[in-house]
Amino acid sequence: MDRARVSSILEEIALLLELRGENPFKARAFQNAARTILSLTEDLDALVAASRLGELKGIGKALEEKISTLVTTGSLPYYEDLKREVPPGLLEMIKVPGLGPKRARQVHELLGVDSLAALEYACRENRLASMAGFGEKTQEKILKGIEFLRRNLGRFLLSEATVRGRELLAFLERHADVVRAEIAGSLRRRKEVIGDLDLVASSAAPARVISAFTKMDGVEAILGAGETKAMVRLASGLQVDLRVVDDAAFPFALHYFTGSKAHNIAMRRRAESARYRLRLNEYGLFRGEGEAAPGIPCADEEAIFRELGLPYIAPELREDAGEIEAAERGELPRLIERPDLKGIFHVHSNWSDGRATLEEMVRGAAALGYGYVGLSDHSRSAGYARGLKEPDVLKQRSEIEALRSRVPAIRILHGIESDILADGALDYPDELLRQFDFVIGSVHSGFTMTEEEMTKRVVRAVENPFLTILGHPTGRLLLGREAFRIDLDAVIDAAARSGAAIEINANPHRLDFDPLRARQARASGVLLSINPDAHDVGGLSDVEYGVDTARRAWLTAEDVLNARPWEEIAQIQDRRRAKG
Ligand code: DGT
Ligand code: CA
Ligand code: CA
Ligand code: ZN
Repeated sequence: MDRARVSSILEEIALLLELRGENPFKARAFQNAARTILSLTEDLDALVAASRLGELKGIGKALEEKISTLVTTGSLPYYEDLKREVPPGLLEMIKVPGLGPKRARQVHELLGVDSLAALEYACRENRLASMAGFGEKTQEKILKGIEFLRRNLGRFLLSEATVRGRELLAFLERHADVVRAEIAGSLRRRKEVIGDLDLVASSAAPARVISAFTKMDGVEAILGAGETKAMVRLASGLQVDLRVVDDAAFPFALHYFTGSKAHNIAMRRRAESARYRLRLNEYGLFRGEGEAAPGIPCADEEAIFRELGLPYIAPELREDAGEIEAAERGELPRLIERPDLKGIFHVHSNWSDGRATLEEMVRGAAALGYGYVGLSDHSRSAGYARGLKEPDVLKQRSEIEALRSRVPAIRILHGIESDILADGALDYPDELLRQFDFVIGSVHSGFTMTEEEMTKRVVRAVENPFLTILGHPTGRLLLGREAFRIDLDAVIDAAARSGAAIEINANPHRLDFDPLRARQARASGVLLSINPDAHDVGGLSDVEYGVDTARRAWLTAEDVLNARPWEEIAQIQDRRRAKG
């Protein structure tokens, strides 16, 4: 059993314990163990075989036994028993934003509600409003949450789809009958949220490929299988479409199944236009009508675009959002790539809510080849995240100075992720803010303000000359929480006027700013900063997803703050601070 699966079972145990109303510390122990297992750098099987699990932080005797059983036998009686005792609908219910395990247990005990549908019904019948600790507002929030959940059901984060997609692609590429294989669909276009995963392969023996694919480890159900296509469901619920074609048709199938649908339609129209008089579909590019129409051979996607008078258009741009027109004019941007980034900002440590030491984070960033790393723990008002009081800031500064001589391979910057307070002020006096190498300002509380209040608040922060970067500007959590209400046009205008940068938060749960807004910000002359918002060493690699978002926003290296050398950023900042 792989560590992702083990970790998710431990998470689920924690939830089941909470739903049963057991001691919260017990649940927390399972939650911590789940995270430890997920971020393991050593091989889990080897650790279990060597009886060394107990050496890991937070894994005591009892947990060690349970995890070993799970890893070696593939199941755990303790978990199975718990599952039998808790109605399965309750696990569904706690996915509703605004309804934690405690409340789910209450509505279950007091109203007998044991499913999502029953919960919705109870809300509509106004039964939650009169319950102690609930009230009308909470009931309204839960109803909204159910709606949100329904809309997102069966959709997956880019990060999860990426990991699964790469495994599946590797499986296909290993198969002896496969000539070429590629990820297609929204995953290839690197959308933040994925409906289903699409794969395209070429082979002279498609039936053998289909058969092997449907029998693959991790396939939970076969939803459909034919001569050339299959649709399966993985254990996580993620659905996968596979199409297997003749190798000559591969580029056409890949282009078609990459989409987007709107891009496909625009390309087909272009092919049909008087200039070309061709027919483009998933099978080929044809002259004339009918089955016997001669096809124009294209070795790869590049050739298809070339036949239609265009340079190659990157999948991230294929949304019929002006990419074909820009390609026609030779004005496609040179999209940013991960190696263009010279450094990273927004890195947490165990000084606030991170899981690793400053040194581990710094060494992690150096190992990824960055020239600078901007450490930014939470500020004093962030009580929930153990934000730094003023004396802590000074202590942290001297530790960072010591680190600079211990790790000379990378430039270490001392910053802060300052809460943006309710009135838009930053969290420390100017004299202290001035001493940080950079300041990220983020909203972490008071999400329910009116649009007018929130806009005023964030605009004021952005106008502050000590704010370097506006962090996760909308507060959204993908598949989890809607953005707060705010006038982003006004925020972008303010950033353009004041010279503050706006974050593309690369955490796969956020990816905030989204591509459309990032593109708008860039058009207004605002720099974007692609930040990992890492809380452990593994999180530093999330930058990949931020780069995806930046590419979907048409950004080049020039448009990105941290694609610049630190000296240049320091200069921009000095100029702003001098004005303030
Ligand atoms: P998703 O799965 O909702 O995240 O988004 P996609 O883009 O992966 O959509 P999906 O899986 O339904 O289809 C994959 C691609 O196949 C899509 O991007 C474009 C192409 N496609 C699907 N249906 C049509 C269609 O009716 N017309 C055209 N032109 N292309 C289509
Ligand atoms: Ca898809
Ligand atoms: Ca599909
Ligand atoms: Zn934050």
